[in-house]
Amino acid sequence: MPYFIVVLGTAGSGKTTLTATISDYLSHLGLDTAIVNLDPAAENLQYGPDVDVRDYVNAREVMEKYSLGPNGSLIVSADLVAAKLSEISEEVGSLKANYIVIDTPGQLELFAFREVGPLIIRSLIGDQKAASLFLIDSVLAEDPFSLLSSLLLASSINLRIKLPQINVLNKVDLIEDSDVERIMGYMENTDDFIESLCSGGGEAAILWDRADLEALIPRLTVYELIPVSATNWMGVDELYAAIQRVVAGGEDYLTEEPSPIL
Ligand SMILES: Nc1nc2c(ncn2[C@@H]2O[C@H](COP(=O)(O)OP(=O)(O)OP(=O)(O)O)[C@@H](O)[C@H]2O)c(=O)[nH]1
Ligand SMILES: [Mg+2]
Repeated sequence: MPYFIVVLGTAGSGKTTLTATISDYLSHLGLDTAIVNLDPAAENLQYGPDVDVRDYVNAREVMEKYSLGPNGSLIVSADLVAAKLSEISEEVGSLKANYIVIDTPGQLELFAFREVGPLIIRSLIGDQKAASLFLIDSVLAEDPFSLLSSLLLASSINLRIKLPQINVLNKVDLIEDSDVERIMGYMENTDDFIESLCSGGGEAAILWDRADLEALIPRLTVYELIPVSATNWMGVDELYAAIQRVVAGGEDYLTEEPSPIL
């Protein structure tokens, strides 16, 4: 049975790029990998999808046909995808692969926070093993308040998608190494994180005090955060190790007894 990797994140956080990178990485390891594109509005993909939701529903056509704006079209498209779910699930079920990577739509809030998004994911995965990756754009996590806000969103996505989740600090090539170290330091030493939030200024308008942060932040930092660059492959080894820990307790097709690929 394949393992699933579901790639989620805010618009432009690098989902499509990371989907291609993970797939190339796994293929280089000799693993059979398939990709599912769930974004009906995708224009250019850096990979050739094995299953493409655009074969069933095209958001641009939906926009024209029903005279909708871009977001209205995405909402209707997601519902149309749900209506085709048994055919799409059948196509995904027939894929012969060790790993199946699922790229999700750009507008996270129209996918994850509506009923159909989690429903689609659940139908495709069934009771097979899966990890979800929630991408945080490094540039949007540089200051402690932005990092906290991104971690809150990450937890919120976990509540919606309900899969074992790894948070990915993507695009680390765009920020200084010292900033990556500082962010990772906050994850390991939550006292430093809380201190920088309390001393950073601007907190007057926030209704949380230090005690609230002391209760909240240890909850948000239990998720792993892996620094990665989807464009230059930094951190992809560590990300793969984290995925292996989630889906196969640290072992997978590479470390298990050799078994023919289906
Ligand atoms: N420097 C850098 N750029 C990246 C990285 N990952 C993605 N990008 C760039 O970020 C932009 C958006 O990347 P996509 O992969 O399309 O992001 P997405 O989340 O799939 O975007 P939507 O599906 O439109 O929401 C592109 O210009 C990518 O080249 C990265 O690790 N480093
Ligand atoms: Mg995309």
